[in-house]
Amino acid sequence: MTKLILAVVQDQDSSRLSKALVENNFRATKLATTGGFLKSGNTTFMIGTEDIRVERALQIIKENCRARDQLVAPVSPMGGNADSYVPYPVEVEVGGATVFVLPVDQFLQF
Ligand code: 2BA
Repeated sequence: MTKLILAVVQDQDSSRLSKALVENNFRATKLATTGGFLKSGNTTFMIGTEDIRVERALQIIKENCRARDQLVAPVSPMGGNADSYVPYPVEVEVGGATVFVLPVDQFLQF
């Protein structure tokens, strides 16, 4: 186990991705997470794997996660600066997936 892939994906893609990872013999842990900007739920996958399988894992993530537009509801600036207040919903593109690939110093199972 030489790399840890952290992939933040949208909840709508998580079961499909989970299934595809298992079918391709990857081990993964799913964490229920919350995006800092939208403050809504997303899913973070922790995937421990060997160097030579990283590209395959990234390909599976790419194939199973897609970008979507999401509306950000306006939040009133409680006591803040009214000049920066946008009174209408703004659309942002979320995803497909935000991925980090980290080196693993040690992999232990007790
Ligand atoms: P959120 O933080 O909820 O961000 C959702 C989407 O909102 C982002 O999509 C982006 O399109 C937009 N957004 C985020 N911060 C923004 C800002 N300061 N100004 C304008 N628009 C902004 P993605 O970039 O596809 O990110 C999807 C999710 O991936 C994020 O959800 C967050 O949970 C995670 N993520 C993205 N970049 C990250 C990073 N550098 N570190 C850790 N997590 C990250």
